[in-house]
Amino acid sequence: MKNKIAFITGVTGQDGAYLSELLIKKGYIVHGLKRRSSLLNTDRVDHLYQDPHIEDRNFILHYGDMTDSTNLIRLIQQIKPDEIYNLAAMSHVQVSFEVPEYTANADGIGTLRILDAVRLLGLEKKTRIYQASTSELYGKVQEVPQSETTPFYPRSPYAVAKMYAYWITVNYREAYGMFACNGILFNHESPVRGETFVTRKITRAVSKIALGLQDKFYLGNLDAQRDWGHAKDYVEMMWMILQADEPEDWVIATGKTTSVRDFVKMAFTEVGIQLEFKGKGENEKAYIKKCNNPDYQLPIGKEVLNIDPSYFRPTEVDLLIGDPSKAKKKLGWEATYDLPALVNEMMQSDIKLMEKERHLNRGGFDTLNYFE
Ligand code: NDP
Ligand code: GDR
Repeated sequence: MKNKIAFITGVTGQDGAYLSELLIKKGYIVHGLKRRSSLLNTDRVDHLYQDPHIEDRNFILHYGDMTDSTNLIRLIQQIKPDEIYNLAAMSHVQVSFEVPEYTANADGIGTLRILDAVRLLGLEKKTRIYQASTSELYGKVQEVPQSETTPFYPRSPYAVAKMYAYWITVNYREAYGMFACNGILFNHESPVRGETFVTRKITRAVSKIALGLQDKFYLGNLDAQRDWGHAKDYVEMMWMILQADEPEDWVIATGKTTSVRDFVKMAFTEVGIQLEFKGKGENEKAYIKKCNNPDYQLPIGKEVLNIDPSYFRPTEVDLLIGDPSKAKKKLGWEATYDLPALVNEMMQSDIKLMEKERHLNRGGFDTLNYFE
């Protein structure tokens, strides 16, 4: 049987890495789109790298950008993929307020570029397309839990760009009979989550504090509630969406929600530390209440968390909780990780990483100053 061919945009991101692993295990040949950058940006997929001189490679990277139509057309023409997973995006909600036009171009029009390339090349009946839609589309709470029929109310340039991408995907499906689907994914995390998303920011900071590498850290809105799952579970569902009998749109979530504050508490619990929160709003602070782990000698009463209002967003999404019942009923998908298991995996990984950093520091390898 011929291997299926997949083209993943955003292959160097969190989901791109997990999806590449999954598809290679399933026997696919995976082509990925990576951006040129002045430093290497392929950390998450380096373990899949194959020397270009090897014949019959099953993991091939191509330079490109979601803002470059001719590049995307040429690559899709060359690859002729059975499946495209459009994961590339400027994916940080807060940053999208700083770079709104670029976000619209990459996340919104970028999706159109992919869909139209497939149409232009006459691949409408061959190539199935997965669009990385998001729970951010729900934005200002209209209904809980949020399902495929909940109205959208986007609250950031990122979400507005993704709303265009959502509807252009639906439109190309209806207009040209393409197998194009939206996965409306709620937040999903992992040990390789980008360091500036709140979960990873927390697990890294807690690990550093526990190991004495950092004093305290700063967050924004602790009241925000998110439905957090594991990226590994969610990429499985991306694949299932493209294997379904009909092209449809799907909510992928755990069905449970947790506040940022509770996530912080859970991360500290992983290293045997209990916190006490005092104050309100911008003045809220967290202190160490108990430390049950002899490995981490932190004084009771130590201040470990402050609020920095610069992390507050001009418009916030207060509460996300998804209803994944359609995915369960029609595709048999269910999250295998619950939040404690996710936090545990992220903390274990970051503790290991920070132990390495501490080891290097102690060995005198803490400053690599090229310019001295
Ligand atoms: P990441 O931010 O980890 O990865 C984004 C990827 O897109 C990276 O490979 C990045 O490249 C690439 N990229 C960004 N801009 C461009 C561009 N202009 N041209 C080409 N590539 C570009 O995101 P995730 O893996 O977490 O998310 C994957 C997708 O799913 C995104 O579209 C995101 O918006 C969406 N999503 C994510 C959710 C989540 O909770 N993780 C939930 C719902 C939707 P580089 O490595 O060079 O930066
Ligand atoms: P989100 O994820 O905006 O939901 O988008 P993020 O982790 O950035 O924020 C979640 C919530 O935490 C609050 N918060 C902070 N967030 C960050 N990043 N840094 C902080 O210091 C901080 N303090 C509090 C935020 O205000 C927010 O309410 C993610 C991305 O992956 C999107 O691409 C994806 O579409 C959605 O999830 C679903």
